[in-house]
Amino acid sequence: MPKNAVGTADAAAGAPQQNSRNEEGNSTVAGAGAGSSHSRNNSSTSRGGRDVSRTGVGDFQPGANSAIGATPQRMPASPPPPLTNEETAMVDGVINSLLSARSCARAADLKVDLDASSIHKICARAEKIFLSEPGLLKLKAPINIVGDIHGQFLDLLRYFEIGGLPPNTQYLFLGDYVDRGKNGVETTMLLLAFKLKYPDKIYMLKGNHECTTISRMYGFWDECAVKYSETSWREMNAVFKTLPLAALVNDRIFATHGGLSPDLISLRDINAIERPSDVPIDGLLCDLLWSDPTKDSAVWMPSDRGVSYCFGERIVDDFLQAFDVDIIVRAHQVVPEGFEFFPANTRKLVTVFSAVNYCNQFDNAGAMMLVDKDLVCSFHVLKPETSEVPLAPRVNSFTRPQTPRPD
Ligand SMILES: [Mn+2]
Repeated sequence: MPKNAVGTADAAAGAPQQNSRNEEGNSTVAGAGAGSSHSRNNSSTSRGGRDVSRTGVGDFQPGANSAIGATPQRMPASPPPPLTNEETAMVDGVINSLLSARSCARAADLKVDLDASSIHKICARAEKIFLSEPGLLKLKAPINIVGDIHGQFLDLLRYFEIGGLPPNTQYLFLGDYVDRGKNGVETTMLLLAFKLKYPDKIYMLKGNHECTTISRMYGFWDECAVKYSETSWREMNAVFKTLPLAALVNDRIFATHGGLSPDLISLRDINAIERPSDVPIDGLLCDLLWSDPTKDSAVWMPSDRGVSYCFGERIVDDFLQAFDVDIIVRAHQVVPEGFEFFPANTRKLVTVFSAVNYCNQFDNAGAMMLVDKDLVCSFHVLKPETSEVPLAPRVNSFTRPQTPRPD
């Protein structure tokens, strides 16, 4: 498959309001505005529409984040020692057997036998690696950003086929690896195995489904109990409690699973969140994982999900200005094209959702966001399948899938 056509500054300047999609399913869009000095130094342009035609590295100054305050910081632990030869062989074996599932045409045919001992060892080490990372990752482009996979392991393999495997390509995953789909174990274990081998080439954030209360109810527990054991479910959930919560790419792109929080006063607040941690029912950690953008308010309003908030355009504008970033990248909501800007025709926030034909109930495409070294962003889109066995009646109106929060 041809590699994606990366967006250029010219293409972006010519059509700043439109995404152009070529036949390979790629869309190009203006970069995150690496050279957007206006957002850093001139507040007068940040409210009335962002100048997305300006891309490039011109006056980019990494680390120019004025919002860093004096919040007490949780100190990351030391990373574990290098893998032994025996551990490397075990991890390689897990990666190879999981990648060999690429030959499966359908998820129903997918069967990968991972032994309980490998799951145990990989989880134990992954916890140490994630606890050695800050809650707010500081990453450098180029990087590919992937949204919700929800156990649709064959979709994950397609993104790796398109984007290349670690360590050749760097990845950031935005969470929701499990529940809903059939292969949350395979999805989780492949990502963790890559994390053990290439900790600086693959990064994983926590989603709201990386939580025992949720994954007990929405499919992951059942999957583990049938294919493996409750012990494996517990071990993977122990890892989920250690996952970082947000990322900054080149200090210009803010990424998290759900969205913003009224409790996010300083970006250092994210580093102050204790890990390992459950997901609380409110507060900063809850909101990062659960909140959504909304057209129905300019500011904050309660969420239909029954947990956290929805936030409007003014909140997005205030965040981008206060924290001196160009765009928010988040996942958490199925969107028809696999990616969707908020508000439409702006470049302030983008939802990236990567599970194609989500739950076999949606006709949605899935997308992976590609950020090149100059922060020019594009999307590789996996179109929905249409030729397979007829599926259950689809939901064509893209009402938001609800994951009610159990109390
Ligand atoms: Mn979610």
